[in-house]
Amino acid sequence: MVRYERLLADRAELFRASEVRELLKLTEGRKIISLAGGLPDPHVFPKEELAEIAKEVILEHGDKALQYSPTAGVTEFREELRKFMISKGVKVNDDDSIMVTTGSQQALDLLSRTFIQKYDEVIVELPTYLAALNAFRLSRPGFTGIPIDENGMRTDILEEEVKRLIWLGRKIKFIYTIPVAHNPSGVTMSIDRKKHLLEIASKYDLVIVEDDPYSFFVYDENVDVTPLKTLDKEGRVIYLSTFSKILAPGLRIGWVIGNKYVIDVMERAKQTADLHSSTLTQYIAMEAIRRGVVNKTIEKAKKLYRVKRDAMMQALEEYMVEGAWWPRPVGGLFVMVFLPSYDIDTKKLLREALNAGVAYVPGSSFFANGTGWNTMRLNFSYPSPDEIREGVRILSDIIKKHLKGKPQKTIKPEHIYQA
Ligand code: PMP
Ligand code: G9A
Repeated sequence: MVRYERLLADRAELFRASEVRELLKLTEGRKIISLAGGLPDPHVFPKEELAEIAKEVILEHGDKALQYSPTAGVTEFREELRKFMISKGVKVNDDDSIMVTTGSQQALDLLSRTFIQKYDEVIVELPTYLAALNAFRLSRPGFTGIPIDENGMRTDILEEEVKRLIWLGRKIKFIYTIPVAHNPSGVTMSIDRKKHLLEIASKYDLVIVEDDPYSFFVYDENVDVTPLKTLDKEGRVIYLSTFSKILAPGLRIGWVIGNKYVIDVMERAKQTADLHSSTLTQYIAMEAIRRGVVNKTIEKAKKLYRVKRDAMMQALEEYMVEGAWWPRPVGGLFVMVFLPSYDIDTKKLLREALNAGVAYVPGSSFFANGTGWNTMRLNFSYPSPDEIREGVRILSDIIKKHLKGKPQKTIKPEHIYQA
């Protein structure tokens, strides 16, 4: 047997398995209520329309659609994306460029490789998207976590942390944020916080990475979802989004918009990864935008996910232990529950929950500072309303058993930050 471990590069030690991916493996083919992975409800996939489009694209445009294509993406598709973005209120500047990526996960990986080197500092929300942390981690930065509350990132704390990092002589490469319907916490940044964030970025000459898969799914009225990209007047925002939730994740199509200079460098980084994203699925996504299939899918998903969000809120109100805290998500696919005890470790509870037929994602992988073991992320887009109710009931019973009826104090992200 070859001992491959002696041949591995140091960086291979940093390849961390995503908790979400591991849970998908564990739950696949089992009768388990999954409140884990952020999977779209398959009822939302426009199967008939996509079948028709795929057939036409292959038969009528196959010479191009089945061929290699430019690294930055099929030119016509990039133009379609530009118009789509503008129709959604995302400002695309004259000196911006759009590059198609293999899911927005690839954009996160390219940002990591393009910007970060060892000992650089990356500022993230506390908590933040675990697969972004895993992608950035490969370049060995330090992370500074900024707690969130119901109004998104605590920008007052951000400014203090930025000052501290500058005083320490650290090089801040970017601030990574998911402003709308945050993954994992479900919160949305208020317009005042967005403005404050941009002010801080301007004052300290910092770049912001705005990851936006979810602003298409806001269920409540009067929520301001103006992107940072649109508010930004100085070209400081690099914007990412994806077709994963608005059409189908299996297509693996995302995109990144930013200053041409940056996108050019990222394009060269992409060449070594995959030459280009699938030409075929770019053609399919382009036709889906043109024929209104994407907008129709968004509307259908919004209706369905609103009902599921409400079912999740009701179930939590009814069953969850006293003292637990969860911010109400105005959109998106997730809610994060903060359990009222530091003695509880949701990673340890997971085995029991799986045996009882429910999966969730333990919260600690979303916390860059290794905390958050009293938190859990619950997805409500994939399970049915009945499964949501049943899943939350089962989970709550397990949690109650572990808390043994002791009175508990609410723990919020700001407490975790201070801990
Ligand atoms: N960023 C965030 C915040 C996400 O929640 C996800 C998963 N939907 C991604 C990036 C990556 O998604 P994808 O690669 O499927 O576009
Ligand atoms: O669960 C999420 O946050 C999105 C899905 C990711 C995955 O399938 O790995």
